[in-house]
Amino acid sequence: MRVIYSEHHRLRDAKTELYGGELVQPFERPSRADMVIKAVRNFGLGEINEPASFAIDPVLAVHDADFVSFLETAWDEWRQAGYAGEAMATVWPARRMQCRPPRFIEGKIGYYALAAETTITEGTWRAALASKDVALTGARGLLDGEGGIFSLCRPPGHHAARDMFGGYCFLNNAAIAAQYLRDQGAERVAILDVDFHHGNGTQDIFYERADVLFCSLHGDPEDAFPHFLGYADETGSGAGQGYNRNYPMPPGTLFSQWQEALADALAHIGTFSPQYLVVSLGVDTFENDPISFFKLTTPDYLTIGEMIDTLGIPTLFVLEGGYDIDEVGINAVNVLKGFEG
Ligand code: SP5
Ligand code: ZN
Repeated sequence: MRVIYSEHHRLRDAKTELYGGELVQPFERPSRADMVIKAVRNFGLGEINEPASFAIDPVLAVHDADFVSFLETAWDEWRQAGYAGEAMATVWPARRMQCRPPRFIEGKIGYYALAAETTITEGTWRAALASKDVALTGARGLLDGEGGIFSLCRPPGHHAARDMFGGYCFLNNAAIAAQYLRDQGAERVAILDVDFHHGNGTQDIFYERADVLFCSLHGDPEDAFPHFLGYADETGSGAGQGYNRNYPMPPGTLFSQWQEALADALAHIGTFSPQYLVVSLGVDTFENDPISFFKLTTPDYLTIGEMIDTLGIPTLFVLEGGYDIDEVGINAVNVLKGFEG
């Protein structure tokens, strides 16, 4: 399986994450991608290619133009405001307040943020652009007839909505790739999100559409980030009714239960019969993940890949979360190994 990877991910190197009331070293850090590419090389998964450069159009096909402009200039505006730290939201348009972006960066960042943990830093925008190029280059490979590709995206994307960043995500790589596949002629695309967290951004982008099916397995939002989306009763709206499926699961969930949810999601995807499948591949479902509460083990990831492969659909794997630095590489590569059989 071909692997798409860019060193530009290093430009996203935040020093701070707001966690438990403290500013800590971010869980989403450059060494994650180092460990994944190392595991790819050790296993000999396949050729590693640099991404092509894409125009901004495929980004604007899923994200609002004002949001994209905000991301582009946020760091400069923050610095011009004279702040010493990284750009971070501290105020939101909460209930019964005006939901419109104000002029000053401190208000603007709150308008576009869905959480405070994720800062914007000097290289963030360039890294996010490179990450979506990694996803789009993978999508291009599927269109050219490849059966499986791994887009080693960093920063991740699935929390980024049409007009919101957060959860370590800025541009929704998986959604951008799925929309690109549609725009290049695919009639139906499915997105399977196996990251521990609900893919709220991806759900948001395709919620009213019947051409992109979204299925997400994740920690119950009662107990887990992003807390305000990801319930089982979110099934799509309008034309999209029935084309969104959530599988929230409780703390301590073992692979035996998780696997049943996966089997159900895969059966549903099979019935939908998409031309392409995009997998939001997070491995923060791992038993030792520092911020999550599922109990999957390293060999379980082989089984996940094998199960996805039974669909027989050309598949783009897009890296999302996974924060046990020592195991993130082997766990992610195990899924791809399992898929390749
Ligand atoms: C892409 C991705 O995996 N993003 C995850 C973002 C999670 N950010 C919020 C983390 C809050 C963690 N609370 C954990 C409680 C553990 N005791
Ligand atoms: Zn996650």
